[in-house]
Amino acid sequence: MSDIKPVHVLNGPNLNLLGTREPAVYGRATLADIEALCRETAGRLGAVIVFEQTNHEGVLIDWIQRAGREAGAIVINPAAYTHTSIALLDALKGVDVPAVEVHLSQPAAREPFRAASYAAPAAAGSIAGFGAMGYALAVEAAVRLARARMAEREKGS
Ligand code: CA2
Repeated sequence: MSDIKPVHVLNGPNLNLLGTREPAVYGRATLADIEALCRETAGRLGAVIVFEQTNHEGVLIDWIQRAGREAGAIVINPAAYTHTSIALLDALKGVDVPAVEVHLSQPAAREPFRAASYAAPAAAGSIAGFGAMGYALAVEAAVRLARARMAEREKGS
């Protein structure tokens, strides 16, 4: 049995600031800590990750399209673009790769403008409110989805 393609873990604007401000909302883990947690989680499951962060909407869209060609599954925290970006929704709908939406905080319990997500309609599922641990849960879900997708394809061929 062949193994799955890498899980692409994509992070949106300002998440590079994690660990420096707003610890009550986002926790004390830095993005480097979260990357290490994702690598460790994937490694335990026999998978590998590509981990990226950008402050630019178009770059995030490019990376989603690249994941469509190169990834077995996507984990995405689009940060504020979650609530604003139709381009994000279109990009996720445009790739034939399962996506798991992740948020450190629970946006639905915060300001009303955070209640809506443009990622959710195109995601296999969403994990929110568990801090850094949510990324470990999301990577595990993504690996399982990628393996299930591969098993389906192998059965069909
Ligand atoms: O809870 C999440 O993961 C969010 O995606 C984080 C976004 C926010 O806009 C979403 O509603 C929910 C914000 C990320 C900004 O992170 C910062 C971290 C430290 C200091 C300043 C910003």
